[in-house]
Amino acid sequence: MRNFSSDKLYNLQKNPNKIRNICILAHVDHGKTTLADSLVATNGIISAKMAGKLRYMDSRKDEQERGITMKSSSIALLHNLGEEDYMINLIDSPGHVDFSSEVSTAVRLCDGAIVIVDVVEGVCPQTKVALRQAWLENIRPVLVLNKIDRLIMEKQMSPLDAYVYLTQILEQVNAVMGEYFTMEVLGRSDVNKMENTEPNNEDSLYNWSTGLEDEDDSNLYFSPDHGNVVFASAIDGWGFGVEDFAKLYASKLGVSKTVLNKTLWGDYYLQSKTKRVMKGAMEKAKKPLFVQFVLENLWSVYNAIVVRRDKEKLTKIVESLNIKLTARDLRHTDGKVQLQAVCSQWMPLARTVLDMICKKLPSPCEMTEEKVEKLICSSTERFDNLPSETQKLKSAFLNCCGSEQSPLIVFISKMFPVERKHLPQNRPKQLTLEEINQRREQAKQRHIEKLNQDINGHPLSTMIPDANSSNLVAEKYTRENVDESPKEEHEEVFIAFARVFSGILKKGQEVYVLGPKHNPLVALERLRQGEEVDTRATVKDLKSGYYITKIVVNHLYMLMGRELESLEEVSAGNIVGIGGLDDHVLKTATLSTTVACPSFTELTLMVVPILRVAIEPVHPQDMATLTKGLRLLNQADACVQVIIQETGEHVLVTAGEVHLQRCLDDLKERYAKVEINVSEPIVPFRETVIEPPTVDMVNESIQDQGPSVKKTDAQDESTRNGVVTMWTANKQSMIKIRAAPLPAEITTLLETSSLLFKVLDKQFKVKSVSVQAVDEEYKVTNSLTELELSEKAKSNLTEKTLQAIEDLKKKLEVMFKEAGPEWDGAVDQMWSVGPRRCGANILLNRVSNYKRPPMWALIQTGNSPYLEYDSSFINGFQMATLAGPLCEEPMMGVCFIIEEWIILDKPLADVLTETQQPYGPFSGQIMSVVKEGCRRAFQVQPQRLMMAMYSCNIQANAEVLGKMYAVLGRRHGRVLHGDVVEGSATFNITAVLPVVESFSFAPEIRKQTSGLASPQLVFSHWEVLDIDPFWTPNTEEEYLHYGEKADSGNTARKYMEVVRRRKGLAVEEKTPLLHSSNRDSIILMRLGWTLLDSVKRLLDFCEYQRLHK
Ligand SMILES: Nc1nc2c(ncn2[C@@H]2O[C@H](COP(=O)(O)OP(=O)(O)OP(=O)(O)O)[C@@H](O)[C@H]2O)c(=O)[nH]1
Ligand SMILES: [Mg+2]
Repeated sequence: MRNFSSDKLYNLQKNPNKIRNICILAHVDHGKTTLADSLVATNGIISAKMAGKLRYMDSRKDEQERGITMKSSSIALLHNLGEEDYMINLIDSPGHVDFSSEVSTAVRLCDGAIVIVDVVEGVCPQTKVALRQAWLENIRPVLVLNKIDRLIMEKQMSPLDAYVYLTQILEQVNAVMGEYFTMEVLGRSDVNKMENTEPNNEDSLYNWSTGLEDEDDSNLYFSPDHGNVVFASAIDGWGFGVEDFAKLYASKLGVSKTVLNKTLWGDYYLQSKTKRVMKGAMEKAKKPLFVQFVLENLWSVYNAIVVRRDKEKLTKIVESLNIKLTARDLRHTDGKVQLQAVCSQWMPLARTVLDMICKKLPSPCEMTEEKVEKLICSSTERFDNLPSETQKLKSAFLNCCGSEQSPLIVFISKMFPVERKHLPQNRPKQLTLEEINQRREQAKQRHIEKLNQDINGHPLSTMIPDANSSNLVAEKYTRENVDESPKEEHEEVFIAFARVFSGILKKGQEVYVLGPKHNPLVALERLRQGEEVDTRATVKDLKSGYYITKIVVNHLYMLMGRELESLEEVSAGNIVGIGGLDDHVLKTATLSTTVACPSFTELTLMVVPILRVAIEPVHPQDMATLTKGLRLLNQADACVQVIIQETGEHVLVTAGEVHLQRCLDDLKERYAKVEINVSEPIVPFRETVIEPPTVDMVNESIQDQGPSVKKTDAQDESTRNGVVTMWTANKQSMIKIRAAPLPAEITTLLETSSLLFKVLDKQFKVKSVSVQAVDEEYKVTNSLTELELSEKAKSNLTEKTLQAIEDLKKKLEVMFKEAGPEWDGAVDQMWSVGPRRCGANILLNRVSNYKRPPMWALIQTGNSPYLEYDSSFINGFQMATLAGPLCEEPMMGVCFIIEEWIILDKPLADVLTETQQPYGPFSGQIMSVVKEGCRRAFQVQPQRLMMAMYSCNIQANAEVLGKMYAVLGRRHGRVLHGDVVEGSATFNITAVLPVVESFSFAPEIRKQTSGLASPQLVFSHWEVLDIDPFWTPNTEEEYLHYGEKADSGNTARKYMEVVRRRKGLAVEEKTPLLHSSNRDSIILMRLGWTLLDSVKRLLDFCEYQRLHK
């Protein structure tokens, strides 16, 4: 039970200056939940003895069983600092990489963060991700260096070694912060340069300054003397900052507290004669102050209590520290218990950390303009292009005013499930003394009546003994507002995890629910035209292009870890739970009293969901329940994706194996409650082409086989030198296409620039609208030039984005130039990228008679007849790159070069109108011929599969390295580098591993290394699998090496066939014509496949027609 009245928190909620919204971030297992326990214990919610053991914030059964946090959850705590009370909304977040989306949802609602680092493991990949997220969301971090007890007990370091080691860890953390800072400043200075550079400005030519020198970075770094670092052992319940020791020693040493504060950490020592603090401890082989006055004391306490079990020393320590141990603690046989009792009183972890939070982390009122702009305006667009009503809301954010006059702005970062029976309104409510007395009277009355009835002849056994006192105790609890039937009590309802940024949210208030795609410009315009938002509509009822619904707020809750507490109202600056939004919010949304409020920018997700499984109910009649369950799962998880494929198959996309397991458990036990069949994991592949290989599978050089293309020529007249000639069905248009592999670095650049291509594409849409508008304007004023139009489109983008597009173009120019003369002018010939207009494949225009502006130009106008079919052409390319011919997976790193495109005069159009043509509209023909042409051009090149690769970081002790390498090798993994962690026997290994070979990798590694190594798998990149999927042994050496069937050698083929089988595509079960040693057999095989695919598609189409008649 909480050790204070809730009213204190309700009062604090109205004063944003006294609120701190913070989250705990760290790599997995660095001690977030253990620290949270200590903080929660200060409010009496759990007992101090259980802090660290209970892991209160891990409320799920599987979280407790597996010992990892899987969701972020918030708890409101009260802390007293000096005279002032503070309310701290503390969010514990998961550290496992699979749940990093939960971190994003937490970080978005906070102003500050506690970053924890396990000092033995040091800075790990998720520590960097956590710091990056904090950086990107402009939230201020403080640092807790945790598990210092491990340096004493496990690593057995001396205090001096530990000090040196701790300085290194601190440097590592600061290096990460420094890196982000430098990147941002350099990015900014690039833009400034672009803005300021005028032609012939000599100064700017010689200005090499990066701007780094002028930027103030003093508040950026963690430093114990700044008070933003705590040294701790969460498990033993202690933690201190240098300030605590400075206070303690100032009078003892006769040195001022301020001086000690600055010098207790660092290369300072105490000159014993003069009692003065001097610099240069290391150089003069003196003990630094931190070692002499802090660490040595700590070490001796551990030594006496845990190692030597010295009772006398314990009594002395207790006396000198002026603390009290209970008799039970003193008697305890486990030294750790006594140590925890001593240390948690000597240097209480919770007080130190909570003090630091209140002093060093910002209140909601300290929001910066930069953060507001980041929250409501995408990084690629300009804030000043938002409607003026929207721009005005900036001040509402900055003022964080909780008055009725301020516009209400609430952001919902996720929806989390709660069983209906756990809602406060459905929970048994404790009765007041008056109510208990009243009930006692009623019960007595009933009892007397019953007795009277019994006297009148009723048997005594039927008497209900409800008047005795024990039953009265049971009656102390009653249900308030029990509006649900018992069956529904187990039903899940969703609570929105939200923060009020401005205004006041009250029960009974009517507010707009703005979806993530809501655009204030459009909404304001609709409102002006008199359109109203339908108050009865839910998200499902909205027409396409509409994203606003309206609700009356009915349930508000204070989030208390495992519990919820009803609230009447909540004002700006608070984190809150909102009920009743199940049908209005999918994953995220904004609530506001005005439609001018923009939707917040998308959460920055740090993982790519890559692991897919198909699921179906065991009993087909459960399909509807499963679909409903999937909908709920999708709503409850920021990272999960549920896809219903054309085949009707339900596919679940998750971040990794642990995440997948949690989703399946949730589906089975909470959301659908039906038995389900789960397919083998579906792993994505990419398809690509490569330069003709020079060596065969046994590393013999290929000479006599000749280039594959030549032989194909003989087979197919329409293919020459890799150039495929295609005609539309009505023979009116001819296209010549060639496929070529893109240089690897260009593919990578395209992949990493997908956001910019999306921006370009979006502008393209704006532009085509503008073109129409301008056409009309031309008629009237004839004033806007193409240049002005292009400027208009440009003005939507920030300088930074325009600069980034320009940089991308320049980089591509350089890369193409380096790649060789065949790529001359490629950047200006770029027609499109695909798939989805942002992928890593290029369409090049080398058509002599169709000069179209490159895709970079923001305006495409002209009078070529080809322009009409331009978008059909691009669509054909998009379709081809979305599903390649190997196994219908997307292409990657392929360039399609259009060598020729001819449209003859319309011979048939004279007679027939477009729709009457037997081959369908001409634009459709162009699209399908481009698609088919790209596929064929792809097939005449040497084709390869690309595999998704995980990168994994493993920390392992030297003795288990061998076993770990063996597991990696068996799974086709590669070690990139392995460094020994300084001052320990631990190795930090970075390896890459194909996703397809990664299943059960983590448990296997743990088993093989007896739990000493535990890997974190994160998607890293795509890699070409350099085996021809159609390869069969060709030369004598290959026969010798692989045997006739060569099944074992061709992993590419194995992967490809798995995918084809899964997609219901034709698979050649036996290798045809094993003994024919030329490529004709392969070509025949491919043709056979194509034919079978076509037949299958035709059958599918017929079935579709039949079903939809
Ligand atoms: N020796 C030692 N162990 C600790 C300390 N703090 C936490 N642990 C242990 O580290 C393990 C992980 O602790 P958690 O608090 O669950 O870690 P976490 O960061 O919440 O982990 P995730 O939520 O899964 O990312 C537990 O076994 C704790 O007992 C510490 O200060 N010293
Ligand atoms: Mg945890």
